[in-house]
Amino acid sequence: MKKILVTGALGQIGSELTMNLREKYGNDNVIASGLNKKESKVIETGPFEIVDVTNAQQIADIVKKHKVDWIINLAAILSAVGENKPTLAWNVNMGGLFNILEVAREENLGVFTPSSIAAFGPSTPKDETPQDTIQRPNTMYGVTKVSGEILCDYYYEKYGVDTRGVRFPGLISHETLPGGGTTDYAVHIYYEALKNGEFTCPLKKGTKMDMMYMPDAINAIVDLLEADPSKLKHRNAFNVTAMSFDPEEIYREIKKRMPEFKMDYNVKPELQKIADSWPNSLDDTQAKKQWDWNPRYDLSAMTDDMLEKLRKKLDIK
Ligand code: NAD
Ligand code: AKB
Repeated sequence: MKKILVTGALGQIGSELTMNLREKYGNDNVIASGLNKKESKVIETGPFEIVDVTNAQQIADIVKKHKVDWIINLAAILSAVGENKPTLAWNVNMGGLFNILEVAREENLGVFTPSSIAAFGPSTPKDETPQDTIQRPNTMYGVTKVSGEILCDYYYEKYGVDTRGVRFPGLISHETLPGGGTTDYAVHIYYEALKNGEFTCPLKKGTKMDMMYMPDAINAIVDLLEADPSKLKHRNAFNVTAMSFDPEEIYREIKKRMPEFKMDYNVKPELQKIADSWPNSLDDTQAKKQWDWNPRYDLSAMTDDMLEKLRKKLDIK
């Protein structure tokens, strides 16, 4: 039985992953943590601790207190916020990861840390981006993501720490709003369609990026945690994807179900620059081969589910 500490557990992924892991491993075996407490199912249903990942002692104390054997590190500053606050992004994303890996080395823990499509840059092949290719990102978030992948490989090779991770695309979900990324528009569009019947898109027509619905992202984490380590050649940075679309394609998908829905554009140059530096679509063959990665939701199935769930949440008929 695993005893798992989740950092950044009140964020977009953590708020759903923690609940899923508690169902699987038992409430008391999944210790959620975050910078501060706020109203959340995560806090109501099991242990919660204040952990700032830039504080190594705090991580070590909580690991010992709960006899943790895995850390899922979700504490991070995402791409758009990171471009405005690069020092904070470096300190949290790299300083925090380094602290976690050091505790893992000393206490013999496994560590799961998500990377991102942001680990690629403008010189990476854009279509069907291979698993192993050029990675020269030009955002601070991307720099921390590619450095984090390499640091996790290093801790595995040098110290035998069981490090694992995937390169997530933009994640779309209805439980918790995204934390300040470039792909956030693909969540906000659903809320705005239902609340106001119109959406102003901050990215240009034709800006294709990989995306994934949250249930598939949760399955990716759980499946890779459970995967047979002897079959993992890449360990820390598996390309995973479920769909690739541009703003017009998601708009048309919503419009099929809500014919009155309207979208216009007010392109934010700083966001567009980030989006333009990322792949159009990833090749996730290695994840499929090495641990049977198999997403269930395409754009159409996700749109049906998002609209249904958000209608209930927002109490809109
Ligand atoms: P999020 O912004 O929703 O949540 C991150 C959480 O970390 C927040 O609750 C924030 O309060 C917390 N945090 C910030 N600084 C901290 C610190 N010093 N100590 C402890 N906690 C701190 O992010 P998310 O979307 O849940 O992302 C989780 C991970 O997945 C990140 O590594 C991110 O890069 C990666 N990822 C996310 C996406 C996505 O679309 N959501 C895509 C690719 C990769
Ligand atoms: C972001 O846009 O910053 C994230 C990501 C793809 O890493 N959603």
